[in-house]
Amino acid sequence: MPPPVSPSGAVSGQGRRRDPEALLEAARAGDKGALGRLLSLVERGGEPARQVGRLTFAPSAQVDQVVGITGAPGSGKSTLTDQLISAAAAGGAGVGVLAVDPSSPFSGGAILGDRVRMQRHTLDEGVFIRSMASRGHLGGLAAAAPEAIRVLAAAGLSLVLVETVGVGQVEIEVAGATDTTMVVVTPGWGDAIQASKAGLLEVADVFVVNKADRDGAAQTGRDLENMLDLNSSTSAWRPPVVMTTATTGDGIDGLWDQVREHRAYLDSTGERQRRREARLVAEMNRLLVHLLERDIRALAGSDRYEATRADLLAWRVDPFQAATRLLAGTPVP
Ligand SMILES: Nc1nc2c(ncn2[C@@H]2O[C@H](COP(=O)(O)OP(=O)(O)O)[C@@H](O)[C@H]2O)c(=O)[nH]1
Ligand SMILES: [Mg+2]
Repeated sequence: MPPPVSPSGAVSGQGRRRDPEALLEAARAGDKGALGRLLSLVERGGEPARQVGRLTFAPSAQVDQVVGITGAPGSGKSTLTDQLISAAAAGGAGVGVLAVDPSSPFSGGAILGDRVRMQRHTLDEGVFIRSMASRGHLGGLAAAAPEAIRVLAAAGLSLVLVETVGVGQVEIEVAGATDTTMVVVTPGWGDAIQASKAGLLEVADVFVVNKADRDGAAQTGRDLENMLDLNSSTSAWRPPVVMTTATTGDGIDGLWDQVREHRAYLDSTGERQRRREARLVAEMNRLLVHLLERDIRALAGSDRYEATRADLLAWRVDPFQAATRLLAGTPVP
């Protein structure tokens, strides 16, 4: 059903509030409610999400820098993010924050805590903070996050901070799909080792030893430097190790400088472009897998599937023949 149209031809009322094009226009004008609704559409998936995806996919609509912030729960990511918003906004950047939580809706508590820690900025002009779960999106959060980042870019924000809630595979995937990945650890051997085990050392562009007000921070910094010495990476960028106390803001300026330094490095080496291209192709490949899985699920129960199954059980075709025969016929009639 077409949206209600006023005599002047403009989409009105309910229609305007749901129409992605009108929402995007409002979001560009600074309407945070409209921006939030666009992100909800992306999260829920389906045709409206596809429409938003097409509208916001443009080479001109790209953020200046996407920064991922990852690390164990409680390491101070949200407190750091709050401080980084201040540092970035002071430089005049419009800032978007996505707090990504694969385990939602069951861990509302963590997200609520994040909201509280970042609420200083929720009413600031040019700052948009949003927590995200995957809900209905094909491909889950790993697929929804890049689309959400494009929505923020299309709305005119120039810096996006992506905080992930834990250190699972999805979180690392999301945090690593950024221009600059920040890995947060806290004093004590355990954390640095955990980060290493979780594969975080490989994705880190900047290390943060947060809670530097606690004992052992300097040692943790040295541990990380030692791990970096052992790393065989041939990259010209050696991840800096920055000490911060997020609760007081100590070290934040230095951290922000390193984040911008990394941005300059990416640009000067062409690495920024390479990363963005690799990300787009990875996004396509991930969706391809999901679409194929969807086709395969649709195949089960079809006449062709049942016939092939019967042939298999009668030993007329082997499992490999059966699978290739079915696959050759996708998509399912
Ligand atoms: N002592 C100390 N506590 C901190 C520091 N940064 C964060 N915290 C506290 O650590 C707890 C977890 O912080 P939070 O930002 O929610 O961590 P997240 O789970 O990684 O997002 C909160 O109670 C913070 O106040 C710090 O630099 N020093
Ligand atoms: Mg947090």
